[in-house]
Amino acid sequence: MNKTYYLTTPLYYVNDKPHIGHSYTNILCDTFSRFRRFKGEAVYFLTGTDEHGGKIEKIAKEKGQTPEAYVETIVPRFKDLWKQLGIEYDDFIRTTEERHKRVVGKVLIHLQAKGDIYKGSYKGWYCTPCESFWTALQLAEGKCPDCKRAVQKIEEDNFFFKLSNYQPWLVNHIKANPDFVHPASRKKEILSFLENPLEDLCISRPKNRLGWGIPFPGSSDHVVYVWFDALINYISAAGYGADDGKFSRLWPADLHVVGKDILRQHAVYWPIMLKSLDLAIPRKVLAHGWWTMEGAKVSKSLGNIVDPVEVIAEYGVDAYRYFLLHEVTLGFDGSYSEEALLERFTNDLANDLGNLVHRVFGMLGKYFEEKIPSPVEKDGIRNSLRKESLSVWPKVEAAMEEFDPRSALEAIWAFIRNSNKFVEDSKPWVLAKDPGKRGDLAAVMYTLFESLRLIAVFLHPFLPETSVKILKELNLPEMVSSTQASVWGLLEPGASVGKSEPLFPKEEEDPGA
Ligand code: ME8
Repeated sequence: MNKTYYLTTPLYYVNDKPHIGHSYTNILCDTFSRFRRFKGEAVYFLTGTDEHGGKIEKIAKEKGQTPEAYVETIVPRFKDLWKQLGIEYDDFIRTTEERHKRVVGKVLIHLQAKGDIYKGSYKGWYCTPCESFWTALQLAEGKCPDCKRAVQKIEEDNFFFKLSNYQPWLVNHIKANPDFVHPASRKKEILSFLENPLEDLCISRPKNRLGWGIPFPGSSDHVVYVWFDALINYISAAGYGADDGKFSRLWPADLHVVGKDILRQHAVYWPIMLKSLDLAIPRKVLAHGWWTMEGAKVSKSLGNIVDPVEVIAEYGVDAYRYFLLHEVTLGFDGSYSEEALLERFTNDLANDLGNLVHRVFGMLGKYFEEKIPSPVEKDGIRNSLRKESLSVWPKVEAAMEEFDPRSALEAIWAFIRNSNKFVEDSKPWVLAKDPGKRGDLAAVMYTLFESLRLIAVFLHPFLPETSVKILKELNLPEMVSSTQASVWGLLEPGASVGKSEPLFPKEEEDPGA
């Protein structure tokens, strides 16, 4: 049976509506997923929501609601945003679903039977926003070392998972599989974290302190720690223990995309949980950087959020996708500002791409009555652009192999800019004045239209809405595959094209300004 490429986003906490950070991870995964489908691969793309734990219990209480009722108000916000952003996932898992809770119980029973879980007493410090325990030594000036917020002192009986049993195995696994953690700088970080002995992971919470969680098998006093619960989603959604055929098609996951804030959970706890479960380890964990605003991480708890819905309303979905995919090299932090987005919108989208399409369509209307002319074979006129067009897709593929959508877009934009240059250099408006140059004009216009077709195809995984708009204007089917990205000459001479509307309309200038 063929393996399906299985990729996942984190499951987002539903303590608040989604922001730019969440949308970035989902846009990345959507682009990776579209890219592979485009090449004809079977893909399964999972996203979802993480609904248990202290954070959600706390906010629900503040709102005067039960956690069950509160989460129902937030989950649709995530689903609506994914719809608006064109995120084509195959499954959306919620950790409150039965299919997930059943698997969490099953996993714990398996690990208990293996002797990897024991009961112990915990004395130390606790950070509720991070749901993490800290020893006094780990605190940073008395605060949580991760989020720098206040911690509480606690002492309680809990269940622990013997991470330490598997530490040597994990170090070997990471060293033997250099592609497991991406980028390499993050792999180094994990290996250096693993140079110190791993403390066993506290995987329960006493119900009298925190009641909103999955019941801990065998204890009526505890619920499962939210991180232990949430990580298991990747196998519960894949059909573990419920649908063996699906599970064997999907598992191991090919790619977990996460922010750098939760790499340790995915590259240390999760592989150890799977090892203890006798399951295969995911092929890759890819950690991206943070979106910041004026130097601080954009975060729900800090409240400095950028609302994707507002940005999309102002600039459109594809401008937002383009900005996020292009602004940073994956793995690095990116600074969000509306000015930066506006600059990309104006220069790259409206000027480079929008104007090219509009102008080329306009000329066809004027010179060839909106019909694709026959490409008269004339070397020299069209060879430069034609030759370049065939080198674009290999560059895009090479960049995407490296999980580098920014470089992929750069390669496409280099071609868009050269197409603009081709218009300037070949001067169709001069050729149009000379009846003797009709053949040259036809060659130029055919070349430009083939370039537009290719641009629409190249953009398909990145800016799906724009890709479809251009294809429709060309009267071509919306469904495209990557085979069409590496051939020249698919446009039929004589075919009519439609009208072109501005792709990235600039706001009307305010006459009073
Ligand atoms: O951590 N920049 O959920 P979460 C970039 N429920 N990405 C960001 C970001 C930012 N400023 N802020 C958030 C959790 N993200 C757990 C995960 S998985 C089994 C459980 C993105 O709602 C990024 O992907 O805090 C980060 O890892 C994730 O949202 C954290 O989302």
